[in-house]
Amino acid sequence: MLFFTALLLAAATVQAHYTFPRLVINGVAETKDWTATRRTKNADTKQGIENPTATDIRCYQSANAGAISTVPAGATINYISTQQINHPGPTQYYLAKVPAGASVTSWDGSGAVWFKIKTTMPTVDSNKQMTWPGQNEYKTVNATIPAGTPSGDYLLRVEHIALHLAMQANKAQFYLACSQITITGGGSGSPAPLAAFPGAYKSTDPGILVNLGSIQPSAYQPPGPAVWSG
Ligand SMILES: [Cu+2]
Repeated sequence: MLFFTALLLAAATVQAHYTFPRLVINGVAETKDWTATRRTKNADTKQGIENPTATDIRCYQSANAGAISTVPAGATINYISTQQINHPGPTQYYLAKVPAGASVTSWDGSGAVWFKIKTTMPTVDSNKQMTWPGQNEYKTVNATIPAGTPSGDYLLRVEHIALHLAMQANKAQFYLACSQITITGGGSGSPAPLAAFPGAYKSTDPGILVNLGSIQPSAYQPPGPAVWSG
């Protein structure tokens, strides 16, 4: 099936890249960019990452953040996007618990510590076009911090993977950021499976090297571990 080939071609010519500088918690956005969210290397250029095995795939950060945001377990979160998220592709969220003895304001998030709490799948609209949750919005899709997530300090990682050029190797574009958060009122869950960044993704993963024009929406395979929903 050939979905939305014309749309793909149109989107490929648009230079619309984006960053996620403000975390939104239960509908309330941070009042300034890069407050509890670590400033990313593309804060000015807005360029995505094309190599999913580079260290930058973890947080793409140029600096740690000064603040820590409090997020109740069960809260709804999303991010403000600096530009319209016009490219097709999934949005995913991950959490990593800060190890004992480390600080959320300086920990680098290395190791097999990340668990996924949200992914998105495409659907077909009334015009038989493949569409993605959150596509063309100026904010990322909502996710819920699982109620069973243990209380404590975490890095929260948001990512949108732009797949409009992903039929070529190393042409998927990763837009992401990490926020420093404290989860309160959490549960006693055991988040799993855990993955490392880099490590969770390969350039040849079927959700990264993919021609969206030649797959059924339901056949898309988001990269990375399964979602832990608490
Ligand atoms: Cu773009």
